[in-house]
Parts: sequence; C-alpha cells; structure tokens
Amino acid sequence: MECSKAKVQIDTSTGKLTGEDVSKSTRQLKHLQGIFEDQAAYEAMNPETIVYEVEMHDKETLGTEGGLLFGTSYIYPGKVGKEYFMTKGHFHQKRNRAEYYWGIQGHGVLLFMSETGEVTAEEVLPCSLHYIQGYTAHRLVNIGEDVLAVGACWPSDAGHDYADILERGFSKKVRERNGVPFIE
Ligand code: M6P
Ligand code: ZN
Repeated sequence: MECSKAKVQIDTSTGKLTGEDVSKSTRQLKHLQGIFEDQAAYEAMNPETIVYEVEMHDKETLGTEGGLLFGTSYIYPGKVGKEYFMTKGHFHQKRNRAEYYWGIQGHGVLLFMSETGEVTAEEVLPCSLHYIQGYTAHRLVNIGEDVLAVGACWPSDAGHDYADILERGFSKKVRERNGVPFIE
C-alpha cells in the first residue's frame, strides 16, 4: 500500500504526524508565564515566540481507561536568559501512569522529578528511548541548535497536572554556562 493512503501517517525521520485524528497545539512564550526563572529576560522577549508544538494522534477520548495517546513534541532552539527552551513539564493527574519518550531529531535533556523533588536527567538523542515511571514529573529541554523532536506514548486516562510544577518548579534547571549546558 502506498503510504499516502494510510489513514494516519508518521514520518519516522521527523516525527511528523498527518491524517485522521491528528491535532496540533502550540505553546508560545505568552503561555509559559512563571515557567522560566529569569522574569526580566522573559518580559523582554516577543510573547508570540513559539517555544514548542505538540502533534497528537488523539483517536482515544481523553480520560478513557485502557487507551493510549501518541504524539510528537517539537521544542525549538532558544533560551530565556540562560535557561534553554523547554516544555512546561507535568506530573500525571493519575500519578501512577507511566509514559514512553524517544528521541527523533536534535539534542535535548529529559528531566525527571520525583514527588519528593529529586531530579535525575537523561540525554535525548535521535536514538534514545526513555521510560518515565509513574509518580514522576517529566520535562524536555532543548540544549541543541536545531529543533528537538521527541515521540511520546501515554495512557489516555493519565491526564496532566501542571499546578504542582507551576508552584514549585523543577528543583534543577538546565542553564548555559560558558557556552555549555549545565544541569544544576
Ligand atoms: C509529550 C506528552 C504530552 C505533553 C507534551 C508537552 O508529547 O508528554 O502529554 O502534553 O509532551 O509537554 P507538556 O504537557 O509538559 O507541556
Ligand atoms: Zn506525561
């Protein structure tokens, strides 16, 4: 079968999803108030700047137990002050729900944070697979000069809890120091 006839298509070299039940959301700087630490640098930037986009195959209704959702996140290169562009990051509303991420393009860091605030990190490359256990917040950071594309698959009843992250942030940041990324 010709690929163009598939109901849903994935370009495995870029992560791009097209076809039925594919939706896209865009996160601009104006949607990320309180996420970056340097408020003055944040305010000096164009609020329309796109920080990341998410394409999602949402065949399953959100909240359905036993289903799965699938997506690709594209985090653009850039920084707010010394802090690299990154996703909001979230715990799952149903805390025990897990997720897979995998690197498709670009160079990034995946931060994991436990409920007690311990942070660990894994390097994201176009070959890396990452298992995110339940009870663990997760955030992607683009430390490269090109777009960071990362695939994801998670349970449709996981939900997103952003409130906790907005309140206390991640206890480690990924900043540029002397031209190189530092997790501190
Ligand atoms: C991945 C998945 C999605 C998530 C998206 C952006 O595609 O984990 O569930 O929404 O990344 O991350 P965030 O929701 O933290 O902004
Ligand atoms: Zn998640």
